[in-house]
Formats: sequence, structure tokens, C-alpha cells
Amino acid sequence: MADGDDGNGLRNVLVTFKSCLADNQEILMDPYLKGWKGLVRFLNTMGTIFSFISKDAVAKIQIMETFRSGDQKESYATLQSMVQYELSNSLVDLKQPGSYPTSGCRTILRLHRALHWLQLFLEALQTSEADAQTSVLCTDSYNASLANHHAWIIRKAATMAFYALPTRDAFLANMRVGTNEEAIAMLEEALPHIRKVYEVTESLYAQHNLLELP
Ligand code: 1Q0
Repeated sequence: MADGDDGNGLRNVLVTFKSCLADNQEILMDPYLKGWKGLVRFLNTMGTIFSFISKDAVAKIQIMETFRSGDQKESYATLQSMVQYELSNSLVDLKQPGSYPTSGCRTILRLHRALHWLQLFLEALQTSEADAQTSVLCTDSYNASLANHHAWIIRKAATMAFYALPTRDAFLANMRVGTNEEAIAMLEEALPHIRKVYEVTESLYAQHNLLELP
């Protein structure tokens, strides 16, 4: 079994995002982090050229897991309770970097922006023609989302790495969910949940003025 493969391909990973949304519309931290871990495993199967990306994602996941196993673990059970806890205890650098460079709010914001990239990329993949180039789909999705928050050097490195992405067919096969048609159908099924998680987080962060945390 390939490294990072849980035996069920990407389906389980994307379905994890479905389980993030609690009945009260709060976003549960544990499945959110589990979803990211699965995505990182998938990214790691695509070659070491992406390791500077997966390392950053892993570092951010670890920051959040540390909160989830610490004294205040209950405060980090959902994104909503995290925002409430950190803001009411002044644990977030709101305007410029200061005492809290690894607050939960700013760490999740980075993953949240990356989730927007994922949403756009999966939408592009789902609607793409058979001969579409994944590097182009990925670059376009990146430019429309994460790139706006990255320094020039990161943008350059990311865009270069995208050229190493496999072809659309190989990419879909690598997802290990059956034929191309089945893989596309799975994306169609998973996307509404990813969109929902993105939208709920976006409005939570907008409501508290947290969308530009340094
Ligand atoms: C498939 C190709 C994967 C492309 C992933 C696109 C993201 C590019 C991001 C480049 C990040 C570069 C590393 C450092 C960035 C940090 O400066 C930045 C800001 O953090 P900070 O602390 O400096 O303020 N960090 C981020 O923006 C977070 C980036 C997290 C990226 C997480 C990507 C996880 C992997 C995803 C693979 C998904 C493949 C899914 C394919 C599904 C196919 C059906």
C-alpha cells in the first residue's frame, strides 16, 4: 500500500469534512484536523517536491492538536468555542505580530484560506475536460485564493511545484476511488460539505473581524 494510503483512497478524507459540521452548525475541530491530515498524506504521495507545503500544513495541524490535548482542550472543541475563548482572553494578535504568533485563530485562518484553494481546485477538476492540465487548474485556483496571502517567494515556489503534478488521469487514479467517472462523482458528493465548512468559517471570522490576522 502506498505511503499515506489508508486503503480507502481519498473518499474517506473528503467525507471527513462532512462530519465537521455539528447539528448546531458549529465546526468540530477534531474532524477538521483529521481532514487536513488526510490531505497531507495524499500530498505526500505526490512527491517530495511538495514537502515544503506539507511541512507547513503539518506544523499548523500540530499547533492545533497541542491545544486540543492541553489544559484548555474543551475551549478548542469547535472553531466557534476557540474564537470565543481566545478573543475573550486576549490571546490573539489582532493587528500586528506580537505575543501570540501561534494563536489558534491565526493558525486556523491559514488552513481556512487553504481550504478555499482546495474547494476551487476540486471544482475545477470536477468540471475539467479529459485533456485539462492539472498544473493549470491548480495554478488558477491558487491565484484566485491563497496566492493573495503569500509572499512573492512562496508564490514562485508553489507555482513551480505545481508543474510536477501528475496528469488529470493519473491524479484521478491516485485518488483510488475507482474509475475517472467514479472519482468525479465522489468530488461532486464531497464538494457541498467542503463549501459549507468554508462558508461557516468565513462568516465566523468575518463576524469577529479576524480575516486579516497577521
Ligand atoms: C495538489 C497540490 C497541492 C497544492 C497545495 C496548494 C497550497 C500551496 C501552498 C503553498 C504553501 C507554502 C508553504 C508556506 C506557507 C506559509 O507561509 C503560509 C502562511 O503561514 P504563515 O504561518 O507563514 O503565516 N501557510 C499557508 O498558507 C498554509 C498552507 C497549507 C497548505 C495545505 C495543503 C495541504 C495539502 C493538500 C493536498 C490536497 C490535494 C487534494 C487533491 C484532491 C484531489 C481530488
